[in-house]
This record gives sequence, structure tokens and C-alpha cells, in this order.
Amino acid sequence: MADDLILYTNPMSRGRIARWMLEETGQPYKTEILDYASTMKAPAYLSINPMGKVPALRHGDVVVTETAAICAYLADAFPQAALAPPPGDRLRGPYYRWLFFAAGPVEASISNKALGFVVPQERERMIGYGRIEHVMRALEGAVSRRNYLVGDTFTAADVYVGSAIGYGLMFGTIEKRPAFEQYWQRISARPAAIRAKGLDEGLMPRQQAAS
Ligand SMILES: N[C@@H](CCC(=O)N[C@@H](CS)C(=O)NCC(=O)O)C(=O)O
Repeated sequence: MADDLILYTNPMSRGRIARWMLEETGQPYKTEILDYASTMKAPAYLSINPMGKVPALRHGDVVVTETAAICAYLADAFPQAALAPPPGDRLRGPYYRWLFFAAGPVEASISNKALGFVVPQERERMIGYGRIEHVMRALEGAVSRRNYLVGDTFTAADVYVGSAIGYGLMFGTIEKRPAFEQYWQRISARPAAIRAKGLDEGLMPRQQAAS
């Protein structure tokens, strides 16, 4: 069908975040599982995402890559799910702010930390995130404000930022501060989050057996 949704993913990847977002929308979608070593680097998939990375989303003839973009796109494509402040609403400001903050400074600082890369103090001004301690301070403030990041309702920003926090806590790249743990407990208990996790966990043995 022209408007079919297809998620290209691997159960051990950021594709889990995109699946959670899809589950939040309540829309039917198909899943195409790609293998890291083979199908993800094959011409058929490179024509969808030239980066050879997952996730990617196809919606009819539109392709979206980058997990944060997929979350934002789905929220706008299915406004009936109320997962974003409507275009023109001033809450669109903090909504974009935290989505981009997580895709930029949070992701870069956590990745660098995981690799043991420390920004020399005299170069902090030229690095977008500056210092990871400052990123964490801003993030802690954002999740401590209310139950959700933007206004009083759950949005796609919570899916994306929350996942960064959840995986960070799990992999030890984010400090176990009470504000992070409480926020993550709250949003990961959502039915769509639990459903998405179950679906990917269910694909793990098949994935491992195949590799
Ligand atoms: N910036 C991308 C990162 C995607 C990414 O790095 N995905 C990893 C899995 S979590 C991947 O596909 N790695 C395969 C590879 O690089 O070969 C996003 O946010 O979606």
C-alpha cells in the first residue's frame, strides 16, 4: 500500500527507539530486520540509507533516517496520537530544544566518554557539548522539571531523550542520578515501551542463531 510504514532495524540497535515511537503512534507497520555484517551493507539497503546504519523508516515513498528525525517525523505524521505540540505552538520550542540536545550534545558526549576520549579543557569552546558534566547538568534539569520534558504531556522528545538516558544508565555511560532513574522508570513503564521491548527481545534469539 502507498502509505505502508516499514521499519528497517536490528533488535540490538537504536532501532528499538524507533520501534517504541511506532508503538506509541498505534499505527500498523512492517519490520525488516537487517544483519550488521551483510544486509545492512548491501546495495539494496544502502539505497535507503547510504550510511549502512539502522534504523531507517519508509513511509510510502518517503525515507527518514536518524532516530531523532524518525521520532519527530512520526509525531507529525500521526497528530491524532498527540505526541508533539502542534506546529505553531510555542511548546514546539522546548520540544525541538530537547530533541536536538539529545541528538547532538548528549549523544556526542556519551559516545566520547564510552571511548575514553576527554576534551582538553582549552578546546571545550570549540566542541559543541563543551564538557560532559555540563551536558548532564542540563539534562538533569530538563527531566526534573515535571513528569515530562515538554509541557505536561508525553511527547516524541521523551521517547528519544528518555531512551538516551535509559541506555546510558544500562551501559554505565550516564551516572545513576535519582532524577534520571525516576524519569526513566516513569516513561519506560508505558504500554508502548513495554510492547516495543518485548517485540525486539523476541527477535534476539533468532538474530543470534542467524549470526
Ligand atoms: N545517527 C544515527 C546512528 C545510527 C547508528 O549508529 N546505528 C548503529 C546501530 S545502533 C548501526 O547501524 N551500526 C552499524 C554500522 O555502523 O555498521 C541515528 O541516530 O539513527
